[in-house]
Amino acid sequence: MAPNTVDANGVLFETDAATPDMALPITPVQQADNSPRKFVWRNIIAFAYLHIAALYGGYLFLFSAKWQTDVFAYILYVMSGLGITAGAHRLWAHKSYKAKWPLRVILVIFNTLAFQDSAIDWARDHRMHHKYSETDADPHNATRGFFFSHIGWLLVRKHPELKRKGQGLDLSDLYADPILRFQKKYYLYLMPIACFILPTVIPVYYWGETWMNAYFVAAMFRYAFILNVTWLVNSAAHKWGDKPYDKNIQPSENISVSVFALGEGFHNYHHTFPWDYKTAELGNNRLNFTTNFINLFAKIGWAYDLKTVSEEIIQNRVKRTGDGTHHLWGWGDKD
Ligand code: ST9
Ligand code: ZN
Ligand code: ZN
Repeated sequence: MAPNTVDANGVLFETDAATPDMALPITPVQQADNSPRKFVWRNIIAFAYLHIAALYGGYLFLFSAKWQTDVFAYILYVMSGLGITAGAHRLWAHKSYKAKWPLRVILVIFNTLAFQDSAIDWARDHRMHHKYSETDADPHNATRGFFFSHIGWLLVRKHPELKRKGQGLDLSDLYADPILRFQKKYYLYLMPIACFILPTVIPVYYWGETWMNAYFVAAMFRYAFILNVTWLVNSAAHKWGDKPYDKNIQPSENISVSVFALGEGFHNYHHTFPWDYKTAELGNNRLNFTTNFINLFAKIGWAYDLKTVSEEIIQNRVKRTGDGTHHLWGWGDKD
């Protein structure tokens, strides 16, 4: 397929990254600087509390909460998950598709519910992660080990190299969106309402749940669960799995992570072709709920200019840098 063509479904095939900055790591893999960083005790205490509360919430989820509360927590997990996958990740960090304002409003609400900081800050760190992958300028540099890339990076001050190199990042597209500017400006008010207060009040008010069950299940357990699923993309999917597209990088195809992360575990593909809105070679029926969500909105025109990669380019890349496992993935049949 010729470069930059649009197929019958309105999907744009590009030969180059939407944001060229993110196409390839600029710096080759280097020895991680493991020198001690300054601990951030506020975060250490908050995350310790969250995880203990979430364990208790998991117990209540199984043995005490009303079924409506469990279903509600699951729905919140999917909504906040989409706020990260379809919103912060595929739309705002990677610009892999465009969205009309009503969809951007839905996504920013979902994103606030997820409490992973404002979408602008999330996208800033994520652009660094792709541009300087596995170096000191990568916020969750996986060469520093599983713990650091999972949660440790949120417990210490960032590496000076990240702050220095980060100055050169272009975020003008993000600041141009008034919806994102609004979220960032009022984040400290919007986030507690969306992530903690409403999820606690709604079960009590609408189906007579106890305050304890509502708070520990729909707020604490659900929030900690989705955080850990997200972090697994940085830790597990940078460590375990096949590398059908590029064997020279750490990100890997990790099915288990994909199941929980709404289709975001095909991480070898994603780091090789970061501008593909599917974050995987094929999407629809292949453990990729987020792709289905975007496709649904593409049908009504709220999502458009979906970018992907032609089969020819993928095949050439597989032959050139793959680890030989591509055929094992059964990617042969289009879905
Ligand atoms: C959370 C985020 O959990 C998780 C993100 C995971 C990403 C996953 C990606 C995987 C792919 C997608 C898959 C999704 C799957 C989802 C599945 C769903 C089912 N560039 O940050 P500060 C500069 S959040 C440029 O304070 P410190 C800048 O000047 C959890 N410059 O650094 C900045 O000032 P300003 C809840 C940068 O002081 C200044 O440095 N949130 C960059 O070292 C200071 O920045 C929390 O727990 C950059 N990238 O503190 C809070 N970064 O901002 C966590 C910084 O004014 N964060 N600068 O421009 C913190 O508390 C702090 O950031 C810190 C570092 C302690 C970690
Ligand atoms: Zn990654
Ligand atoms: Zn990405």
